Amino acid sequence: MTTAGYQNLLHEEPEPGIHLLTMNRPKALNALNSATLAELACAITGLAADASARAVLITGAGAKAFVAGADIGEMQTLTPEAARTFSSKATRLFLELEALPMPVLALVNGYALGGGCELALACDWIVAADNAVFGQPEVGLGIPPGFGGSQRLPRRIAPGKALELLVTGRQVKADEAVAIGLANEVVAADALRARGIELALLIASKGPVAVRLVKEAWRRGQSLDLAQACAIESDLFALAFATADQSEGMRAFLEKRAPRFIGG
Ligand code: DAK
Repeated sequence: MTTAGYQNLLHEEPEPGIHLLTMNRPKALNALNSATLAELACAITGLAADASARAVLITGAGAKAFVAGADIGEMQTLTPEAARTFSSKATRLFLELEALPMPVLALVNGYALGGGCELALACDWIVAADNAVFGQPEVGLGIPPGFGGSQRLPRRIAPGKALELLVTGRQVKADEAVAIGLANEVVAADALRARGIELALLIASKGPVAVRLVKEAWRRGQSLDLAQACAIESDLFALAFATADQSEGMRAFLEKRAPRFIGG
């Protein structure tokens, strides 16, 4: 079911609570221009306010690319001031994407270069199609990454490996992406959407509040030392005990039946 119509973005809900966003400029390999970023911002704002949303999947239209980067044609003539505005808008958008309360998975079909790799890195984890190619080629264009790549890549994979990829612009195929911890798994390209939906349904079968609390603890804890991070986990753990889902989940276990979660 298509739930919203944009020019450069498709927003579908293939299963209740499962949202699939498809970057949709296949003729330009889904390169991110300002119009596309504005539509993505709109979709993310909507998802942030949607209590029924259980998981978000992001992919690219066509067989060749997830997103081949920021739109080079549009970027070419930016003044330094306009480049800062462009970069800070996208930076805010990617932070909002990361802050979505439900898990967000990137389904990377083909090229994820520059801003495309950065978009995938702003998702919670990456499922790669066997034709996926990741890279930060910006240095070859005479610029550093502008959408958080120099910060998120070393937080996702080993920092030295990240710097290697950032300063050489070397591209990494799906199997290497898994080996270095950039992607979680590789699947056949024609199975990517189904695998994404399968993972999203698995998430959706769990306690919705618990899933959100886990993501919040995981996300907030990453920038803290272990003691502070565990204190956040304790607070969030306690919150779960104010929900009907906690009673239901434990009662269902003891009664040897499947839980019926209500999301509260
Ligand atoms: N932007 C605009 N158009 C693109 C594009 C891109 N990033 N990537 C591909 N296209 C277009 C091509 O121009 C071509 O258009 P037509 O000629 O058909 O009109 C069409 O998509 C098909 O591409 P190719 O003909 O090149 O297809 P190939 O299979 O031969 O090659 C490729 C595929 C992905 C290897 C190649 O297209 C390629 O190298 N693309 C560029 C990849 C790249 O360098 N991406 C990184 C872009 S830089 C910042 C903010 C953000 C960023 C930086 C700074 N601040 C505000 C400071 C982010 C930067 C980037 O993402």
